[in-house]
Amino acid sequence: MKNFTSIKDIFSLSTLLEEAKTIKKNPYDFKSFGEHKTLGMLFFNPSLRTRLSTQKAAQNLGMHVMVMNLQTDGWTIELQDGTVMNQGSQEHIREAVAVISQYCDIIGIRTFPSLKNKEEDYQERVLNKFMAYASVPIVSLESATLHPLQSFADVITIDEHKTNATPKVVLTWAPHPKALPQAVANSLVQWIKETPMDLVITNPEGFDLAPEFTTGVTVMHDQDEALKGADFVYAKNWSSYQHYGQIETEKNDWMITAEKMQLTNNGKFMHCLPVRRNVVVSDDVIDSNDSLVIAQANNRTYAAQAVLLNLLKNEE
Ligand code: SN0
Repeated sequence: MKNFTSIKDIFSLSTLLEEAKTIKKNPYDFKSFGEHKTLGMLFFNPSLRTRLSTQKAAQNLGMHVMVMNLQTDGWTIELQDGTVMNQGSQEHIREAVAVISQYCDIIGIRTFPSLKNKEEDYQERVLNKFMAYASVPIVSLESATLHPLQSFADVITIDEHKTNATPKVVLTWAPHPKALPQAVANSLVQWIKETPMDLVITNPEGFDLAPEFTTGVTVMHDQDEALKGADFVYAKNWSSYQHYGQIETEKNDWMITAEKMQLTNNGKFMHCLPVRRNVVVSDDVIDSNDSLVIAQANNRTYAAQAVLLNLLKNEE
């Protein structure tokens, strides 16, 4: 593995899944691989789980970790080439990333979409510039359109809790007061498609995800119908892809409640977190024994550790 920015970077999901399970059993067995190696993690946006779980993963591998919040702690970075930099931006991404590559053996980077310019967001402009100017591997800590470390942890979690080989996984849009990325949803679809699981997406009209992800997947606009027989209910809000960045505030009845979970096959509830309680999901569902949200967060460590181990092995 040279970089990790989407499922396309991995060799085999079943192999990576086995590696993560092995690591979870004995997290300190691979400590020699990261000796004298440094992971740098750069955030353009807030993070709790990604930051802590990836730091923990790197430490379990014997790595050193440096973390920087670029928005608050760094110079303002210029992304455009050829700009006369006599305004607000102070440092060009070309030098910034080349310099960070001198200090780090792997660079993790979190970027967010503008949710205003679809083409720019879906071209992954910032992430691609990091890949272009870095001389070390790049790990996505969530990009404008994908969140592969989250999806890998989600696949591990489903694998641990499934009761048959082809569980029905329902990805459902949920209400939210703010415009959020499609990244978690896009990425989950990409990863589940690589498994034998039965995936159904349900969202209101106007909130279909990008066809590059949903081709071949059942998309339903009736949430109750979609939830019938679900083994896993993955709730997530996303803003519109079609009417790019627009939000829907009239569909509060899409919140996942105990009544809706009754439609499922004793379904388990999933969400990547952070979650708006009693907007996306009711307290009784997230606090029930059928909620997997903490198990998902726990698996973030082993997902990140399997990915970092592969990148370290490739460096040798
Ligand atoms: C992010 C998202 O992509 O939707 C991170 C998920 C891992 N979520 C948020 O930004 C939630 C912010 C909010 O206002 O609730």
